[in-house]
Amino acid sequence: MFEHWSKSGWKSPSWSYKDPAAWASLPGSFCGGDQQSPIDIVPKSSVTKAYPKFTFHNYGNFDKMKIMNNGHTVVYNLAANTPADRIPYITGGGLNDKYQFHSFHLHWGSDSSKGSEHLIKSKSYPAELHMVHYNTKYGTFEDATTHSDGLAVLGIFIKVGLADNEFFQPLVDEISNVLLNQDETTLNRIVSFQNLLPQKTTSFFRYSGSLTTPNCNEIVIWTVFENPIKVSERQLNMFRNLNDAANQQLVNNYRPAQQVKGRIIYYRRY
Ligand code: SG4
Ligand code: ZN
Repeated sequence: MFEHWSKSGWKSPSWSYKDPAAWASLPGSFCGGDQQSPIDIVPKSSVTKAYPKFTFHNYGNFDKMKIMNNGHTVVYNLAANTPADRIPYITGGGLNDKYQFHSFHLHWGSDSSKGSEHLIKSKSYPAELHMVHYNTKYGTFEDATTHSDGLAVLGIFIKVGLADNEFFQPLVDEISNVLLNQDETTLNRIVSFQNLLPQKTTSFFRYSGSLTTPNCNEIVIWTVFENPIKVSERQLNMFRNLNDAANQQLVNNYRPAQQVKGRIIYYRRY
């Protein structure tokens, strides 16, 4: 990503959520393309399809992760010493290949009336968790990002409930150590991948789209689970304390819905 230093010394980003319409004019950008994400999902305009179920492999407990504020969100990575045979991956769900876990991150609003990237019938959720996986047939994440079936991202809607979500709390615990752009730390908490998924993963929407940040490469097979997970307002507020790349409050880091442009949105409705 292009970044430069302003006169005041702050590293100012080449893009921000203040003006997503401008992303299409960035050098090397695909943000003005015909298969962009996110979208507003209209279940009754979607096409029901009998996909097989997903299988989530190694979606167990990790006692260490790396967490980083990249100025646009917080990114969670596996610890560098994670043994190869323990790395999570997904198969099934209508994916033709094995997709290995790369990282996850979130998008959220300044208040809970907005925040998700995908919409259902024009309705926002307060936040959306993205589990990013890459197609292992391309060898590396970088190589995968040059192919239209390179990434499989799982989108998980987050709604607000009264109780803290104990499985989400580990993601919140170290937030105060990455308040500023480029801050990173080790998360010494047990993170259960399985328990970040909605209880029911059999109902989901599927379509071909893009990364939701520049350069908006059209390389993502999107899965958006119909059922949300629940976290408390208090837990979401922790994310709202972060600062972004311009040293402003990091909130509303969602891209507005993009045009569907003739794409078919499939729906596994079980
Ligand atoms: C966020 O900016 C993440 O920080 C990026 O993660 C991510 O890019 C980007 O969003 C786009 O991902 O699922 N929203 S999205 O389409 O995961 C990738 C990192 O830079 C490639 C690690
Ligand atoms: Zn995302």
